[in-house]
Amino acid sequence: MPAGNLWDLDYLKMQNNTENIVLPDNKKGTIKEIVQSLSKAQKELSCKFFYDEYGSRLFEQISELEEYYLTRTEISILNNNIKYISDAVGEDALILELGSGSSRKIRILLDNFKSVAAYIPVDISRDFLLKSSNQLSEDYSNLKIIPIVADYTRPFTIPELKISFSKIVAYYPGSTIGNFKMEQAENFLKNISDLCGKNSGLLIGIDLKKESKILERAYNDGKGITAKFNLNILKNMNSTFGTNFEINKWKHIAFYNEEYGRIEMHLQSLEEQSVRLNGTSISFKKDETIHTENSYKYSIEEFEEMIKDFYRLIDVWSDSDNKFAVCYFEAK
Ligand code: AVI
Repeated sequence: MPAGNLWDLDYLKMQNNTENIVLPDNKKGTIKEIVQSLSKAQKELSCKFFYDEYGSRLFEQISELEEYYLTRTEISILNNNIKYISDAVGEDALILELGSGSSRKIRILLDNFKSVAAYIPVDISRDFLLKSSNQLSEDYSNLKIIPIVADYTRPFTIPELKISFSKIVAYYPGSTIGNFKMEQAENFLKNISDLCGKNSGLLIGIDLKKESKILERAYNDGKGITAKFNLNILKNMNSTFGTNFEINKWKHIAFYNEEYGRIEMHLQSLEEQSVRLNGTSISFKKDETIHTENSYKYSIEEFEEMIKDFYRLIDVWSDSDNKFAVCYFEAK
């Protein structure tokens, strides 16, 4: 049962609102998409396949690693600058968190903002979303919480709300924007600015460009958790799509691609082998790789330039080493 401040009406709406609920992907269509990705000259798999339940748990572990500075740096930026962030966002905003996951960082905002009209967490994982929304509603009994189950990278709608608010502020922490190719990132943020309207805000976490040594360390940790996370994509392929990847025949690789300004993660085939997928056999040469993830790193100027047609930069907060930035933009 939802707690009292999880809006019952909206909760019910969420259950029935097929517009927003993402039905499990059409498996056949997805298999076709995977065959196409694995037939390219540079074979690839979408990073969305990392996040089954085990993969999500591995990502939580990554965020605690000493080498993976991103999460703790972003949290300390939020803690150190929360008064200014609160002033920039203003009172009575409706906060729309994209890919809310465990809703951890939002607590820093909720604990410090003078007033929030409502909180709308959007996440693809219904169980995860309901669990964290229920937990949040117990801890913040006066907060209106309107969870939306949706793949936020595709068009979705915000239910009509009978509450007054000053503006909608999209919250997108974690530098997850870096996992989109630049053109996709631009399109995605344009869609978000259209969805949230003219007067809206965007509070976003961005991993900044830096020495490649620091970046490569963050994606090649000593405990091998990132390697497990990367290899788990093959396990997920086997259990969800019936492939027969032999996990021990693959190796995790992550490096900084200076030309594109991104960390690339790949899985490298340790020998010549072939894998079955829906009646098709896909062969791999020894040392050939499957590209599994991009993680773009930006300078503030590059990021500002990318979205300048629809967002204006209002303020930036960073750490003393300029590793990470939390930026506040207003829709144009
Ligand atoms: C979710 N995303 C921001 C992470 C990143 O850093 O690009 C995913 C990740 N991949 C390897 N480690 C963490």
